[in-house]
Amino acid sequence: MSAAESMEFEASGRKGPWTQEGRTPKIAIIGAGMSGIAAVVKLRKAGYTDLTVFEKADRVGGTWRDNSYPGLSCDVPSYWYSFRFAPNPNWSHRFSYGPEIQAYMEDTAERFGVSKITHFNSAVTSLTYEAPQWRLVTQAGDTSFFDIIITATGILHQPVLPDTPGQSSFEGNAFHSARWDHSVDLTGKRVGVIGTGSTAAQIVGDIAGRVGKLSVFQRTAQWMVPLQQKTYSERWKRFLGWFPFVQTFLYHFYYQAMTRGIGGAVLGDQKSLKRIADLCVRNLFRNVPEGNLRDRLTPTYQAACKRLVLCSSFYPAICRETSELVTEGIDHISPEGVVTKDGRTHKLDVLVYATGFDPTAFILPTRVTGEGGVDLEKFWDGVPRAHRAMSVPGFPNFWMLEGPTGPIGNLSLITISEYQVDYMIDCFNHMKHHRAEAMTPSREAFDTYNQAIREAVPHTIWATGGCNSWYLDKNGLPNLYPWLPSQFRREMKRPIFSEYRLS
Ligand code: N01
Repeated sequence: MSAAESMEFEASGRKGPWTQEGRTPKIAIIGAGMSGIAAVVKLRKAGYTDLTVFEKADRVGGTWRDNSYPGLSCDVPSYWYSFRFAPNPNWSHRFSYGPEIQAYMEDTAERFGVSKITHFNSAVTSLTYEAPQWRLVTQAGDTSFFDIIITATGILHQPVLPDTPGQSSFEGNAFHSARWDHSVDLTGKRVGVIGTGSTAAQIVGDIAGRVGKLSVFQRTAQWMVPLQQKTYSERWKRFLGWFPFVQTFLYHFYYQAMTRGIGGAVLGDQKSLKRIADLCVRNLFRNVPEGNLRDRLTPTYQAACKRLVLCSSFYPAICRETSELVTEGIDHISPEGVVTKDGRTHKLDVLVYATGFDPTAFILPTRVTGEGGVDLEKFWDGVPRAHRAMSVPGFPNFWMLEGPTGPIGNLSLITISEYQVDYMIDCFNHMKHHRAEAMTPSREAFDTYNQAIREAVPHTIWATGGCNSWYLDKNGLPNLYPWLPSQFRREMKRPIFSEYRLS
């Protein structure tokens, strides 16, 4: 590079390779949800201190900030759904409610200095690789350069509304579960909920007792595991505060219980599957009297094919006199309410779409351009894939937390993010050791890994269980990690550096 070029380069805010200049890398983390928070805390501890977080909203929290629907809770046990570096002896319940998790996220972000380095209300609109750095542009048009990009944007953050004829003609209040309109009082109203997934189950369980009439539009019956909720006493919380090792034990206890209970089942372990199915059937039989309603609530596919719904309040709620399970199928929406295929109009004041999210979004719609001008959205073409769920060939120094084909299901995403951050740190250390400018998975490693996934997924319950779900991509293949969580943990502990190209 000539002296003039070098000056121009410097003036543009860009730098040479961090490993060769002997400085810590400038790292941008996109998203201040649970994985963004985990990234900041762990990277800083590992000596990577030049960190900037970009957050599209005005607060940290991610999914726990975006979702505020009534009944919002986490069906993963609290002591496991916690950062390892921030154990919380004060969880009030075995399964925490949304506001308490959001408070925990905010408190952790504050305590560990995440909020201080976060640019709020700063949606990132484009990321362009201009070797050896990434150009990052925000919605406000601000441009900056980073050596490493980490996306921590979550999986399910783009709400999906069905494209039902007449949708916009509805004269009542209508909103998606993740965009809850708290100005609407549901008391005594005629409320419709479309969907019966994990979200709808929690909403229905919460609101059934106070609305005037509840119509739940079910397309597919769900397998529902009872949720053994428990309130923790003040004395217990004090005890945990005095003896933190008990909490560590509980973290591992729930980790093992959940991963063994569900991890094996989804891979086709018949004993585990039967145990789960029996549990769900007992739950249904105990709560719903024999007859037409119970029949319509009985799934016709295998348990664990869709994400299991853990909820004890849905069945009692749907059995109330003021509730109705509607299974005739939605024909269209009229100004008065929902018209089903049998020609009946279900008159409504409020319509809630608990219809899920776009599982292919990840970092999109941010425009990501890698080496040679390759566009990530085009590269994925509606089927997002990554090497070990974290990186993509041709996109150097670009890492994803909770990226495509990572383990999800009924596991703690906090734990998964923490493993992934540890893996990334090993990779950054490796770059440093080799004074490398860029690190990217080789095309061969990416293909081999994704071929192994393609060969493994047809044997999972997601593919063989006879259901449709957001786990399936547009080719009908599960977009999930098809091996045991213990294998994922091992993979994350020891990166195989020969899978990467250093330059
Ligand atoms: O979304 P979903 P969700 N007409 O996609 C129905 C996580 N989560 O928001 O089954 C009629 O699961 C659809 O019907 P069908 C968890 O990972 C975690 O509930 O496709 N119905 C289904 O019933 C979960 O898996 C927690 O036939 C329509 C529902 O809408 C994920 O978020 C809590 C329809 C969508 O279910 C998403 O859950 C809550 C249409 N046109 C959520 N379109 C925890 O506790 C869709 N449906 C951690």
